[in-house]
Amino acid sequence: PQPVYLSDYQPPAYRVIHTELTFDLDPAQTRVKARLSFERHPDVEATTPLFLNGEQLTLTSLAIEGQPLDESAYRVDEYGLTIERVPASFTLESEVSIAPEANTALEGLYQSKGMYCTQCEAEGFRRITYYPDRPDVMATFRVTVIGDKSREPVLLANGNLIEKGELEGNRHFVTWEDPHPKPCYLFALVAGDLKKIEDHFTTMNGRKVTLQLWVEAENVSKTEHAMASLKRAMTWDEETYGREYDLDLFMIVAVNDFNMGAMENKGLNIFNSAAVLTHPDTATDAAFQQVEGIVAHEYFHNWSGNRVTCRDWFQLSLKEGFTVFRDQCFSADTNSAPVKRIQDVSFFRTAQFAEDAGPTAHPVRPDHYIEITNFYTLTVYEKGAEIVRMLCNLVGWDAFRRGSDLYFSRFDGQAVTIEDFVTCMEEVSGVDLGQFMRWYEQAGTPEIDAHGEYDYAHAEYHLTLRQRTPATPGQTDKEPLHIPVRMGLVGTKSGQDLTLTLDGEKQGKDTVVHLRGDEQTFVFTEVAEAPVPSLLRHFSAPVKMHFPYSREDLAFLLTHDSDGFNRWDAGQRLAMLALDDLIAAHRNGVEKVMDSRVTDAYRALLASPTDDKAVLAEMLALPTEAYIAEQQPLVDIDAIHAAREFVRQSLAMALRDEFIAVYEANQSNERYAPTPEQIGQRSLKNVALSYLMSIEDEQAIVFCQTQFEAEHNMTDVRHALTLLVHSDRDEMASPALKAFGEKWAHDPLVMDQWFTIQVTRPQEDALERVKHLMQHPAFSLKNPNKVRALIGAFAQNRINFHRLDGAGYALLADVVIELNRLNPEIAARLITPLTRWQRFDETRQALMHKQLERIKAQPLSSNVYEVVEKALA
Ligand code: DPP
Ligand code: ZN
Repeated sequence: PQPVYLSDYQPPAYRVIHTELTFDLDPAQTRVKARLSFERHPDVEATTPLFLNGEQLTLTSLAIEGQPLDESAYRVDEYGLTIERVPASFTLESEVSIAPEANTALEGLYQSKGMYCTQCEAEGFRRITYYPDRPDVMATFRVTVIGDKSREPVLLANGNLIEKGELEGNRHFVTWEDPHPKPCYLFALVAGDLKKIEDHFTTMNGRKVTLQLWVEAENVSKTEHAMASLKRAMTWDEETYGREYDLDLFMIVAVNDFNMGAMENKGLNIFNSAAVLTHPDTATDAAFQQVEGIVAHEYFHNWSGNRVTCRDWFQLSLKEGFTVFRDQCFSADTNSAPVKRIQDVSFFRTAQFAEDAGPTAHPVRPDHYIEITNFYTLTVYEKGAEIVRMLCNLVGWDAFRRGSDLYFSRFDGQAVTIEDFVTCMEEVSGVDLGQFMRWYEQAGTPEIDAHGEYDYAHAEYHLTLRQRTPATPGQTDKEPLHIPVRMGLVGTKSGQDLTLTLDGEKQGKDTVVHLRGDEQTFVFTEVAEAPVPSLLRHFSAPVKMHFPYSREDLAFLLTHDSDGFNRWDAGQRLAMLALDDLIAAHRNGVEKVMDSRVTDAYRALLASPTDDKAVLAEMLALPTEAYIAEQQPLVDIDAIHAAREFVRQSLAMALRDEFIAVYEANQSNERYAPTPEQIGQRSLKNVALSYLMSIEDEQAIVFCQTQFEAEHNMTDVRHALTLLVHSDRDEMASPALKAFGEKWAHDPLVMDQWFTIQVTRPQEDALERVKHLMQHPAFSLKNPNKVRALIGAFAQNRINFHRLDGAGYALLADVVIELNRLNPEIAARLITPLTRWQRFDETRQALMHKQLERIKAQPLSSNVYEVVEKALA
């Protein structure tokens, strides 16, 4: 497979102005008729051939201006159709046939539990019909869907329903029209036996919009939260960005088999059922919050993505980075803002940092790719969102909003680039963003080595920041970035933020210093007392900040920092210092001793009054094994696990009474609601329970049993079940697991959780359980959610996936090899943990390498090929 380069971009020679499609649905042989109005670009020579993408299509007829084309006039190969000579403007008619039932890749038109649905982003439309499948070709669409009246009573496509009727042979049709020009990746079609839940929304200018959620009959009771989230998102986008919905109808459909979380097709969003269905009995708090965020994300794409789209797929972060930033702000406004930031950053620093440090590291705007589906990454999405967040902070919210207005009005209906977006921000703010653009071009996580000195005699504090970005594949030399470091100085006597004076100018108690060079020293004057610096507040830039904090400094910040995010971070840093010692002790075979300063800090946390229980729960949670691993030069799987367990158990023993008190104080019989208050209360209670269960405290076991049996809500039930299954109390875990599995056998989303709980247990039998569960009737390799819940989850079970006999790696490779044939996109994603082989000890390196080689020896899809090839480079 050959890479595509950003530098090779050429505007389309022929554009489609209007697209008419007719689908005659059939599982084995769906006929797709296309009638496309083309126009040649005025600068393009008349001899330029017309190329249309098309894969896995059977062409049955082809005509231009009503004249069938002679076979010598065109060429078909595995990538598409070329017609040598075409007029400057013409109508092309084609008919192809496709087989939705055989489509296990879940790209293009496929069947999910008998229902038809589509996924066209990024390049799925070429599996539906011959078409210039690129985002810079935007056309209006008129789509007729013909289906069986009994099997497919519901026939949906983008836009507004304009006609429907009966046909012979128990068939019927519906015609849809989308007046907004769109690229074909936003095309969608759904057909099946679905039930609808309907609501309404009146926009800020009085447009009455019908909102519909389409689900299978058994899921009707799981739609309330998604509908409420949608309405909140619509209001938020009006109030925050001035963006109004632009059609009379907005539809969301839930499907079981889906590669991604959801898809923002114009007027007809298609969702993975896991990203839309919730019910207190079946979904956890985390799932409720995720659904809210994804519903909002896809809705926000209507402007940031659909009305203004990407010129080419290298610009993917233009829509994704901006839209993730928008959904993060929405969730922060709707829930606990500090917790949202803590959770996002915590995930980011674990998973995106790992990606940016591995062999698949790439810039937020990549400059080449083989398979674009491999670039729907944490870097493009989450680091892209961090860049937009920095932009927003650099120019200030008011200017950012004006820049966003300018962007949407200037480029409405167009396919544009990241420069177009940044230029709008520059124009409205006057801020020079030239150097800032490097954030889009340079891969790798920048690291800042900071050090500070307090000069008593002159009452000055000198802060020196030095930046470096490590080499990444294909990018050895890095230029300095423009890094905004938000910070404060906390007085060690007063425990208060000091008023800052920088270069003679008063800054307030919190300021942003701009690191632009390799190294800069910032001199703060009139610093009346020795301070501890609080750096990178709110995670103001996606970097690693190193500062030689002592444990006393960190304990001090943990209590006194005015920035909630940095208070949490101080706790994480403090725990990390203790963990580092314990990891070393484990490796050296020395007895482990708990650092009493950490215990004291946690005791103080538990004793301090708090109005945000969710924040406290986050503060009490130890860094995950994955995060700890990210901080180590070489990952020692066993030492990390042992050290972390030791800290957990030491804290549980030392603070047993406190944890029990917290648990009891946060019991509630309130009716379940996914409110920030209730969620905070449940998280706090459950964190306490986790600590207690780490020592298998008898009282805690009773709490767990009772909580499981009470069946108040899935958050509590799942947590209790997980703790039981992850403990050594099999005599209690087994019956609970069995009862749960039987009770929910009919519900695929709950069964996903049942799988995950079992394969993430730390006991040695986890791998055997995976193999066993792969034979379970509820499991299927063809369903991406099942693959993620069982195989993906097992690969996160660090001590078991990284077993020293290599059986975990071999299992993953077996699945990748099989999935490579069925669903290359999911197969390629699943390899990720193996690609990080260089981070481990020699034995594990060799074992992982061997599995990568084994995969590489197979006939591979371009998706899997690209990932494996990078991993072995
Ligand atoms: N559906 C995916 C998302 O919304 C890809 N656009 O991010
Ligand atoms: Zn998106």
